[in-house]
Amino acid sequence: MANLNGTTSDLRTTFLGVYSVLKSELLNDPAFEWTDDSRRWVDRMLDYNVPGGKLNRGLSVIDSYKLLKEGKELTEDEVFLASALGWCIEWLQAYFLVLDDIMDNSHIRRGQLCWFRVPKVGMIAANDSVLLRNHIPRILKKHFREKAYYVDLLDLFNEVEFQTASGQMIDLITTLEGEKDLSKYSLSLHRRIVQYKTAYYSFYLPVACALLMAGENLDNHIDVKNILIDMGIYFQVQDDYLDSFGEPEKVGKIGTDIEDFKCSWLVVKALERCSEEQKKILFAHYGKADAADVAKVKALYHELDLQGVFAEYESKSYEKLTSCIEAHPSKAVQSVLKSFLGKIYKRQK
Ligand code: DMA
Ligand code: MG
Ligand code: MG
Ligand code: MG
Repeated sequence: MANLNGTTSDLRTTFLGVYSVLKSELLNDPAFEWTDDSRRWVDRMLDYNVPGGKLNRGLSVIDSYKLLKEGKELTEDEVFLASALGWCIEWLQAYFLVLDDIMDNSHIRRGQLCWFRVPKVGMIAANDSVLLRNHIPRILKKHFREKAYYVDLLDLFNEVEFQTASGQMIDLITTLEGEKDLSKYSLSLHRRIVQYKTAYYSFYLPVACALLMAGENLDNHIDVKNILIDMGIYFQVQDDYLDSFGEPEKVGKIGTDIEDFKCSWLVVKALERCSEEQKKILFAHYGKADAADVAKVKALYHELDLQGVFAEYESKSYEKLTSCIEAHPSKAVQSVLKSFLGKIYKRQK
């Protein structure tokens, strides 16, 4: 593990090196009587689902910790620990995504088949996601048991998991067959869904991990948390936008929000802006699996210039977030938040 404080690409290499260490520890976990078959299964399942994303959340723990240390060189041990926490977030994400793709009936994730669609995987994916979830406390126990912040770390992961699952629950029950009613969709419902399903685990969690490692008490950083939640909401609006307007080759997935009758930012904006005639089209075609129905909805999105509406939302959000960040008293915290925002502004994937 050379050059632990090096450039971004070195950092990614170092980070991936830590993945190999954690994986091999899990594959040699003495709490289970491994066979070749079982070890091969978990090995393949982890490689398929954990490291293949953008790794933004995971890498952000290291970035944030560095910034909190105000540029001081990190020790090898610190880089390892921050990476391990970063991987715990990537594991949490993998656990949620395996289930999310089953529930959303998706086909492609990260440029490959969703795990449950891989031949011979099917619903074994459900148990795999339970395993992914169970790996997190095992990683934490092995590497953080002696730390003063161990209990806070466990509590943090538990709270954030609860928040995410609760967000997923609201996201899913709004789409229930027989209760499909577009008139209940509003910006405030959308905000509630995305705050819980995305913002806590994607934005608050990485920074909270770095703060705990730096010896901070999370109760003293509610203002940071609020900014990160707003950033997370902006991030999920981008996700909703890319579901219809993104290029699948870049995003690595094929949208299902229209078919799934999701309370997406796009449908909320369409409802806000449409005429009575257009509203009829939306009510008739939203939430249908047929490609012709989906095409009608997408044509309406174009007619309503949702691309323009989104571009405006995007620059307004950037301005608002930037001014909130600049109002924060700590320069170190400001740079953590700015670095986060810089990574997602105008993202295409
Ligand atoms: C996903 O929301 C949220 C979690 C917690 C995985 P989504 O279904 O919009 O995500 P994606 O577009 O990646 O399927
Ligand atoms: Mg999904
Ligand atoms: Mg979903
Ligand atoms: Mg989505």
